[in-house]
Amino acid sequence: MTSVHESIFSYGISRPYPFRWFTPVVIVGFLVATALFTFLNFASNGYDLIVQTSSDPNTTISEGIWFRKWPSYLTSKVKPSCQSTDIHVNTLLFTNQTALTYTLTDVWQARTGDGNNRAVLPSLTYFNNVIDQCSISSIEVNLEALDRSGNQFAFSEWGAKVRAYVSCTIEGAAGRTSFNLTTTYDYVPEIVSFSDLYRFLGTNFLDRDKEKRASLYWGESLMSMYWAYLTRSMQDIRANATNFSEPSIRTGTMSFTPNNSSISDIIDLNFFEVNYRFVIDKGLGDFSVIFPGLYNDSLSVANLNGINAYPYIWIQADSLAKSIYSTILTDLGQVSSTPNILNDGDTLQYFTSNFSLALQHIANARPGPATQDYDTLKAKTGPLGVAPSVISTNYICQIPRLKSGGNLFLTVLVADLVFLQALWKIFTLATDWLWLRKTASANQCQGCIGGSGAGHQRDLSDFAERSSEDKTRRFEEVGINIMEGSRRRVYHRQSSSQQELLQR
Ligand SMILES: *[C@@H]1O[C@H](CO)[C@@H](O)[C@H](O)[C@H]1NC(C)=O
Ligand SMILES: *[C@@H]1O[C@H](CO)[C@@H](O)[C@H](O)[C@H]1NC(C)=O
Ligand SMILES: *[C@@H]1O[C@H](CO)[C@@H](O)[C@H](O)[C@H]1NC(C)=O
Ligand SMILES: *[C@@H]1O[C@H](CO)[C@@H](O)[C@H](O)[C@H]1NC(C)=O
Ligand SMILES: *[C@@H]1O[C@H](CO)[C@@H](O)[C@H](O)[C@H]1NC(C)=O
Ligand SMILES: *[C@@H]1O[C@H](CO)[C@@H](O)[C@H](O)[C@H]1NC(C)=O
Ligand SMILES: *[C@@H]1O[C@H](CO)[C@@H](O)[C@H](O)[C@H]1NC(C)=O
Ligand SMILES: *[C@@H]1O[C@H](CO)[C@@H](O)[C@H](O)[C@H]1NC(C)=O
Ligand SMILES: CC(=O)N[C@H]1CO[C@H](CO)[C@@H](O)[C@@H]1O
Repeated sequence: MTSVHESIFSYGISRPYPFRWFTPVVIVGFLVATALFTFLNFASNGYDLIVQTSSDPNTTISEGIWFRKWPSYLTSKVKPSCQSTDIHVNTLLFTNQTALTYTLTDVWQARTGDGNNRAVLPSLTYFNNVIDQCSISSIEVNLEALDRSGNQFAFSEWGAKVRAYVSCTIEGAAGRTSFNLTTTYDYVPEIVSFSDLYRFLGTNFLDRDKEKRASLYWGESLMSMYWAYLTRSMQDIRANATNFSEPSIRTGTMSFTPNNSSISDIIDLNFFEVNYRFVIDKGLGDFSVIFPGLYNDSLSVANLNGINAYPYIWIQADSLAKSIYSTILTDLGQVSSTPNILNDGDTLQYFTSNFSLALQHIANARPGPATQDYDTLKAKTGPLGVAPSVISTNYICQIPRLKSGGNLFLTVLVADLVFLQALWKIFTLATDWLWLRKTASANQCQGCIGGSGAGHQRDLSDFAERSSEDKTRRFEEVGINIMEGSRRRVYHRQSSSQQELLQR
């Protein structure tokens, strides 16, 4: 007699599913599911995030990958993202038009409530926001002669340092933030190289493109031309004074602020209000000052020009201020600002029409890049216009990169297998449940219910052998533990009467 030892582990006895559709459904389902799972796993696991710097985070985020529009619970691990950057007060910056360089001087947010209506911030938190609502509060022209370096003197006896004060806003994540910028323009700065004498210097502008950024190309031409014209005029005025043995101007400053009554025509000589001081060096430490009060408090360029007030540089200085005003608005991308020389061909022609006259009144510093009027050159330069600007800076971004071949294969394979196994279990559980509910004998082995089929012999051979050996042996209970899932287990329990028979 064989001894019966029961292990705590058991094995399953399987029966083929009695459905004609089962095999094709499983094979087709397997293929479809494999394709679907591979697709999903590729999207959610196929990429690594790597750190990169980008100067255009909006494009970096939006270009990203083909499934970036998918719900984030699938793709959160592979979505490209960028951090905003902090631009601290006193930092130099420039825009993506790559023209002038600005210093950030003040950052604040409007605050309601307590008496102090602005909250000063240490830095501008910036995420490629378009610069908005810029206004130029004033433009100052500082004139100097003998106090400059010998190097600068060789280019031009007089120098002009132009400084503009600008306020702008951005619409950021934390709401509207305002900031002040200043920019300085000096065509012959202290760092100019002596080897560039009699050449176009191109100072203060980072880059120029007469095709793509024609407005700024003309802005630079206007600025350098009126800078050269103004400084040479100062030189002529002093030479004349010396001729007549009269004391001459040693230094001077002019401040241009937009006229209160917001004039929209930039050609108008009332466009700016002007205030100024000129110091006349009388020698032996004596000096006198020229200021507007000398002329019945008149502050407009039109008035000063009309009465031919000394020194006679008002038109050149006014044109220089207007050139800088327009160049800054163009550089900062102020699309909606109407008073702008560089936006309109006729206005630009008006301000460039004196270029040939100006070229007869320049010192050794050669202006440029354009030295002829707009109508003559417009076929060779691109279209005028103002485009929106952003501050140029670098952002730290995390962008997805496809894993290497072997790594990708393994990752997707493992994830696919997990999904396929889960799907198989769910499918067989459901099928078993439906089948068992419909058919009472479905959880009995085929031999027990007296049926015969092609697939059951192997499973039941041991059982059949035993029953032929001893016909008295009965199996009372055959249980199928369907909870075990894919492998059906049939528990054969010998009844107590069978036990008795064996013992006999
Ligand atoms: C600067 O950036 C803005 C916003 O992205 C864009 O519209 C504009 O064309 C850019 N300008 C240049 C010169 O690249
Ligand atoms: C910034 O500009 C505003 C408006 O022009 C001015 O009131 C403010 O004083 C400026 N801030 C600084 C620090 O210059
Ligand atoms: C870039 O994206 C930020 C945040 O979405 C937005 O505030 C900014 O205006 C965008 N910049 C451009 C140039 O579109
Ligand atoms: C100075 O005077 C001389 C002759 O007296 C004259 O030739 C010259 O053109 C004058 N220069 C100016 C700048 O007036
Ligand atoms: C030269 O100076 C004299 C004397 O101050 C003045 O009368 C004359 O208008 C000046 N000429 C020029 C061209 O500045
Ligand atoms: C400008 O206008 C304001 C009020 O609108 C006034 O207080 C100020 O005195 C004006 N300034 C000048 C220079 O006219
Ligand atoms: C401002 O412009 C008006 C003309 O619109 C002019 O009459 C006035 O004198 C100008 N004010 C100053 C201070 O220049
Ligand atoms: C151009 O020159 C003419 C004649 O000298 C003068 O009336 C006009 O104001 C000048 N225009 C500019 C923009 O300098
Ligand atoms: C209206 C008026 O008083 N105008 C005077 C302003 O000053 C100039 C020069 O000082 C005089 O010539 C004007 O008469």
